[in-house]
Formats: sequence, C-alpha cells, structure tokens
Amino acid sequence: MTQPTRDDRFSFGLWTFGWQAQDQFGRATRSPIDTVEAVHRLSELGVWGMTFHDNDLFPFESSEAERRSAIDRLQGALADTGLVIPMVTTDLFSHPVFKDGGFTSNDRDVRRFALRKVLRNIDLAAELGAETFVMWGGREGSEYDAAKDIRAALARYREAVDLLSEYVIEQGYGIRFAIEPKPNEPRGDILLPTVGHALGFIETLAHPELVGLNPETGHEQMAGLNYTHGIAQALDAGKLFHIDLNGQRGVKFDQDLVFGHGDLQNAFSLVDLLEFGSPEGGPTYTGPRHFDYKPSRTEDAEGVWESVRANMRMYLLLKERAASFRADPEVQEALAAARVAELAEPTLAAGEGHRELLADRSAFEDFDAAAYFDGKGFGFVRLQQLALEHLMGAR
Ligand code: GLT
Ligand code: MN
Ligand code: MN
Ligand code: MN
Repeated sequence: MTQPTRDDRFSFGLWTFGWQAQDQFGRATRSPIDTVEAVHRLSELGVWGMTFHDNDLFPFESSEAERRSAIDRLQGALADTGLVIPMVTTDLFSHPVFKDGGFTSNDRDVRRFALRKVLRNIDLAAELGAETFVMWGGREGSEYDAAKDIRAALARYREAVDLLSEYVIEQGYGIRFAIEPKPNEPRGDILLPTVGHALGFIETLAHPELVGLNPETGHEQMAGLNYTHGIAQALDAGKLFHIDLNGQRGVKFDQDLVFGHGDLQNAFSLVDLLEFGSPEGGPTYTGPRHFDYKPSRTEDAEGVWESVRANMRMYLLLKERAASFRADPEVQEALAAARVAELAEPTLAAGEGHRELLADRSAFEDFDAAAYFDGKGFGFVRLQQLALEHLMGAR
C-alpha cells in the first residue's frame, strides 16, 4: 500500500526535484536535471503527473524554435511514459522585469507584458491537456506601504484574472484557475496572503466559477494558520481546485520540506480530511496530490529522488494511519463521546425559525448552563491521544 501507483494521482513540479539548490546565501549545489530523463524517472517511481512553469521548461530568452523543441521533447517523454500534465503555471517572478510584480506592477507596460506571457502559456497548457492553471503571485506585493496602492493593485489583479477567464471561455479551453496564497517571501507582503483573503477576492471576479485555490501547506503555516482548517474552508466554498503539499516547521521562511517532515500531526489530519473526510467517510478531494517541495540543499542527485519518494511514502503512510484511526472501535467510541457527529445536525429542527426557537423554553429558560461547570466535558484530549497513538503506529 505504500508503493505509489498512477491511481494515487501524485504529481510533482518540475521546479521541485529540478531545483539546483541556489539560495540567498549560496550558489547551486547540484547540476540541472534533464526534463526527459526526469519524466522517465518519475514514471518509474509511480508518479502520475508533472507540472511546470513556462520557464522551467525553456528559458525566458528562448527563441520560438528553442521553445518548440523543449515542448516537443517533453511531449515525446509523455508519450513514452504515459505521464500527464495536469497543471501548468507561469513564471511571473524570476526575471528582473517582474521585480515589482506582473499583474500588479506599478509599471503598466510590465502588466501588459505579463498578460501576454500568461495568455501564451495558457495556450500551451491547453495543448498539453492541463485542467488547472495555477497563479502564484509571489512578486505581487510590496515592502513599503507608500509604494503600493493596494486597492488599485487588487483592481489590476481582478482585471487580469477577468481577462484570462474571458480568454479560456472564448477559446473553449477546459481550464480552471487556482490562486496560490502566500503571506510573504519574496515580497515583504504578498497580495492575497492566505486562503481566506483569496476566497474573498474570488467572489469579486467576473467569472468566480472558473477560479479556485491552490493552497500550499507551508504558506498557511508561515502565517501561523492551521492548514487543515484552510483546506476544509476551501472545500466548503467548493474552491479546492488543486493542492501544494509540503512541510513547514513553524512561522519562519518558506521551508518547502518533504510532506510530513514539518507539522506531522497537521499532515495526519489533512490526509484524514482529504481521504476520509466526507460524510460518507470517503474522499473530499479527487484532484491531483501535488507536491511542491524542495530537496534540501544538502542532498545530492540520488538524494533528490530519495526525497521525491519520501513525499509519496509519507502521504501513503498517513493514509494508512488515518484508515486505522477511523477503523478503531475505541476511536469510534471516543468520537461519539466527543459528539463530533452531532455538529452535522442542524441547530434548528426542520421548519423551525426564530419564532419557534423563542417559544422553546428548554432552549433557554429551562436550559441548565450550570451543568457545564465540573461536568459535561467533551473528552477531546482522549480523542487526540488516540489519534496520535495511531499516527505513531502505537495502535
Ligand atoms: C515557487 C513557489 C511555489 C509555487 C510555484 C508556482 S513557484 O516555487 O514557491 O510555492 O507553487 O508558481
Ligand atoms: Mn513554499
Ligand atoms: Mn516554493
Ligand atoms: Mn506552491
């Protein structure tokens, strides 16, 4: 069960295992990986899909012929292996032209260039059969409050997403957009910093049905937030279009660790939600299980593939642990004692409104609030202990 297969729908960004490990303080520690070799390697490991930015596949400065040859090589490798491209995204952050952002640069010429770059890349996404187009606005933001009119920036962001939505509708592409929030890094403050901010923004768009989220584990955790809660709210809103799984240890720089190598108990609750969280006890999310991590700078070429394997193995182990948690009769009993299922019961009875509630003496006048002092505990700690014992393999 911990051997990945295509049915698990695991996918990896080309920029993840392909990262040469250059950082703010030091140069690369690894050689580039050839895309065709990578596709074969991924396929052998049981991976289902690969994702990429335009400039992961071909450099920004590529001629039309160079761009085409990179795409053709990729398509050849896909045909040889059966790997798919479920998601494509655009690099609007690496080149100096994007130093003040793409869609929201103060420089209007840059904004028009960014739109053209994305439109071109949407055509490529459609050509490769991608269903999701991610928008991570890492450079959309500011360091200095006086330097950026945030309301104008949001208006320009909206203008951009509306234009792109109109384009996919007019072209008849089966593509949806997924906004990826992040609170900071590389900008001091990034626009649409969390799942909640992005959900609010989506409702202001011309085609909200075409736009959802691609929440990343570490990005929510960098903001001190509970990732599983964020994913649950995205599901509640019908907006979990894609997911970036990785690991993060607390509120600090973006670590992009292997999935589960950060907050392990939150990773457990996440996998439990994704795989068993529906009212029927089945999956709540059927899209790609996409890993957006970085093999640490200390890893060599073999260590890179070891870390690719580790992401999938962690996911599958957590799925196994969550299944054992769900199946344990003692857990069932603790869940009942904690009245977890009772929350699914509407607070009002069928047909009841404020009049009936006001007339119900048992809800207020005769309600025994004092009984909650020294009594009527929920037993959440016992439930959490059982969860952790399953997570640890102690049960
Ligand atoms: C970059 C970022 C990731 C995003 C990628 C998509 S690029 O590596 O740190 O979180 O998902 O643009
Ligand atoms: Mn990240
Ligand atoms: Mn990243
Ligand atoms: Mn990401």
